[in-house]
Amino acid sequence: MKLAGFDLYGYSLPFTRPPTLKGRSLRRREGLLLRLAGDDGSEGWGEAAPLPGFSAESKGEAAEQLRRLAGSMMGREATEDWVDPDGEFGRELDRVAPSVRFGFELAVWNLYAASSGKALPELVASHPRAVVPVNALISGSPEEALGEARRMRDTGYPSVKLKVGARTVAEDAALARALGEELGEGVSLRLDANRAWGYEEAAEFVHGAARFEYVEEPLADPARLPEFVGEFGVPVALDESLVGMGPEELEENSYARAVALKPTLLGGISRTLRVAERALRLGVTPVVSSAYESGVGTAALIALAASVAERPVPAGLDTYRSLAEDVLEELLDLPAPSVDVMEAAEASRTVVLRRLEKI
Ligand code: OSB
Ligand code: MG
Repeated sequence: MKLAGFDLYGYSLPFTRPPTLKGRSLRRREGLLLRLAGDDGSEGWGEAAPLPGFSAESKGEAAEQLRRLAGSMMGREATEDWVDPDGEFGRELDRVAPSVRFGFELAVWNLYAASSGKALPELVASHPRAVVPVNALISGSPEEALGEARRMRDTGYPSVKLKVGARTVAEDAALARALGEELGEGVSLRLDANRAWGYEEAAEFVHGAARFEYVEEPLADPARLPEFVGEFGVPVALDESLVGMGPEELEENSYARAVALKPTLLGGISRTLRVAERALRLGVTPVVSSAYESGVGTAALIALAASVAERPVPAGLDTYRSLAEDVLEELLDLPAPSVDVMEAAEASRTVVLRRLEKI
């Protein structure tokens, strides 16, 4: 099958709960969809949605790169190498921005899947999981967060994630303790400090908090993470630290309990799969996570989560909850404590053109 054509679209979706990212409230989620067409009539959608505050590239830059990249590929034969995480094709994508690489790779993988009569999850792994568990994101005042945690527990979520670092350390520690008690043994508590703390503050938090599954990026100075883990024996997860890190560098970071893998920020499917594989070999748990993608990107994250996990690890997919609309006719079956992998892959093909703006 040869690449025969492409179309580039923009979307702008309202939030139900506008998220605050790096201190700024995001009004709408804007991003790009790429539709690749094969000469056999197949099509594949991909999503490139740089996240303000987290992505270095703007939406305009991403659009320009995506158009140039897709244009340069027209007429070429899409071979199996294109969907091989360790293949040669990946080198041609090394210089594009992370969200662009994710968007283009996703369109290629979806196109290849369609052309070969498979669904994306079957292309990513020979035996993908049928169902992926999901962690719930909770926010608000301590009272609201506790109430939400209770509801999530009762709904059957296996894991709850809370942002820390915006309150005082003592307040965060007290809230983490209360949440741990509320959730009990059956529901894991994940915390995310987004590098808010100095070493002493993080130490104070650890002393005041009780049991949790892990805390993501506790330190403003990530170079001190190994020392921090060594001194306090706390489970930490890496997120921001992975951006720009080569898969081989993970070796020096195997003190981490987990890695939060966000393909939109990390740079695509192949890179995510390579980092995940390396992490598993080091005994570090890969946690596939979202960054407020639409249903097209979120379905891909579900496929990836279904493929990388050796055991059912809750994926960080709850950003989909905060979107009030989607680009899909058939919405993903989220929010939910777990999601059906093949159903999500099917739904992600139902893109509604009139919700998009051709660019
Ligand atoms: O810091 O983990 C983060 C989403 C966008 C940008 C940054 C982050 C997030 C998430 C994703 O929290 C959801 C999750 O990990 O459960
Ligand atoms: Mg994080």
